[in-house]
Amino acid sequence: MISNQKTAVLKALGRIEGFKNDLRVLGTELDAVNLWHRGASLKKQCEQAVRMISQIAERFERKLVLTLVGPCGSGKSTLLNALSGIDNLSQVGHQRPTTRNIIVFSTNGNDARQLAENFGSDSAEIRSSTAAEILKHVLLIDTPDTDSRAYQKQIPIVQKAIAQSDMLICVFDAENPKRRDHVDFLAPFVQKFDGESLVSV
Ligand SMILES: Nc1nc2c(ncn2[C@@H]2O[C@H](COP(=O)(O)OP(=O)(O)OP(=O)(O)O)[C@@H](O)[C@H]2O)c(=O)[nH]1
Ligand SMILES: [Mg+2]
Repeated sequence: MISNQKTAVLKALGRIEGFKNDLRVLGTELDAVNLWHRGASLKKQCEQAVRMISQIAERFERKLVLTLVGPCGSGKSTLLNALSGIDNLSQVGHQRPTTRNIIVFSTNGNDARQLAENFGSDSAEIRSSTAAEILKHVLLIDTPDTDSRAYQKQIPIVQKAIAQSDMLICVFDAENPKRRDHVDFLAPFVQKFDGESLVSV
């Protein structure tokens, strides 16, 4: 299964390189006809397409970033622990808010460090565990809430985490009468996610 997956990734990366090469050749051919008035804008489009395709290739080579978001005390950290199979990976508690920083979980610190650097050292913490099976392929991010008394400090870092995620899990407490408000509040932040990349719990 894993080796099939690796073969598929290698094939996809090979095709991506092929597309990039075709576009570069086209760009060089356009250089040769620089008196043609549409050539310059087509050349720019080729360069833009090469950049976009390179970004796709980078995504193949890194782990999936899976982020949990939601209101205070809805159970984000509890769910993260359940997904990873380790009880105390993220601190859970009655004190609200419990999670006050972005917390990046990974098998080894290096993957997490790269991601955490984007948040600045006072907003992100890194935790590693080789025991969590899911972390082999995924970087898990636990976020602070966006509705407790610390929300003004926390909303910008949650937004940053969302911007860097491939997939979001939005956690709501079904018994909380303000659940609808929380859903409406999060809606604009999560717009770029749909289908399988947005899960509501
Ligand atoms: N009944 C019930 N309680 C839960 C569930 N998930 C979490 N809890 C409890 O709810 C409380 C809050 O859980 P946390 O996982 O700390 O919630 P959180 O969303 O991470 O909270 P903050 O970090 O403060 O934003 C804890 O006491 C959990 O034991 C659940 O599915 N059902
Ligand atoms: Mg928490």
